[in-house]
Amino acid sequence: MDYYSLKMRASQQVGEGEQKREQHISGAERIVNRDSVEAVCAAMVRRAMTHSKGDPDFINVKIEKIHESDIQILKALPVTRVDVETWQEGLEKAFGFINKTVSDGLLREARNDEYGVLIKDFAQKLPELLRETFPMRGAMLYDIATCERLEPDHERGVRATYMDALHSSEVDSCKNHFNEAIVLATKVANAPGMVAEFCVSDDPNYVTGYVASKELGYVRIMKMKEMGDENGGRIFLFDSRKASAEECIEYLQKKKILVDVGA
Ligand code: WAQ
Ligand code: MG
Repeated sequence: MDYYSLKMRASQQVGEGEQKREQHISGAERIVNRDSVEAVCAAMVRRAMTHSKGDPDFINVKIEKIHESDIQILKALPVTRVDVETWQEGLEKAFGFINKTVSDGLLREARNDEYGVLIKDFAQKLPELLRETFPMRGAMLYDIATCERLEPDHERGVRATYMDALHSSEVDSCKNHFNEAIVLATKVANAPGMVAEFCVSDDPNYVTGYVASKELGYVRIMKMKEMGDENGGRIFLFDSRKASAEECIEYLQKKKILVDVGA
């Protein structure tokens, strides 16, 4: 069977004169069978035109045929949830999971004790790294072995694309944060050299975030920011001793993935 990749992005012009720029409003992507292309496309356009971030004046929809033999099927990461009283507690827990995973990753490949310092530095830097992602449209790709950012374009970041849930030809004009996130997180966790992912939504009314890795699975943290806060972002934590940045980015941006979410 042939499949089709559908991608939508919508933006709005903001500012005056010199300050004029395109602000991202909404994006979505699917991999569906031929019969669903039209309906899913219409649903994407509706989603762009009813987004809480504003009324778009530019919408781009791209439709590409892809061959079944180019698609890899992955089993969804197992999901757990962490309930917290406050967003501050949630954020601390999320940092804790990430620090533990990064430190395990660094130690596993360690040849001497130099990593003790790296681990401490990383834990101190993590909140600042998160802040740096706020204006980005994609994710930060951070190398835990060299403490360097590896995105070719720091302002944009890297975007994981060409992924969807298996057998999902469902038409859905309203964003389901969890369904989309489990698909993205599963693809990302399977990328060469990937250690962990950290995610906070940039949607002002969506406060649940997650941390994920092959070992952690997908850990939902029910509150990670204040309601109304439109600052969010993603960090992909990567280990350059395990793979090259090029092969990781190639996988994130090009490999076609369908995620078996059970159900
Ligand atoms: N690839 C890389 N980075 C991305 C991508 C992508 N395909 N899509 C979004 N980002 C970055 C971008 O910088 C956004 O600002 C940030 O991630 C957050 O994206 O279990 O809604 O789409 O209920 O706002 C988590 C669900 C929802 C938790 C996350 O993210 C749960 C969400 P958003
Ligand atoms: Mg968003």
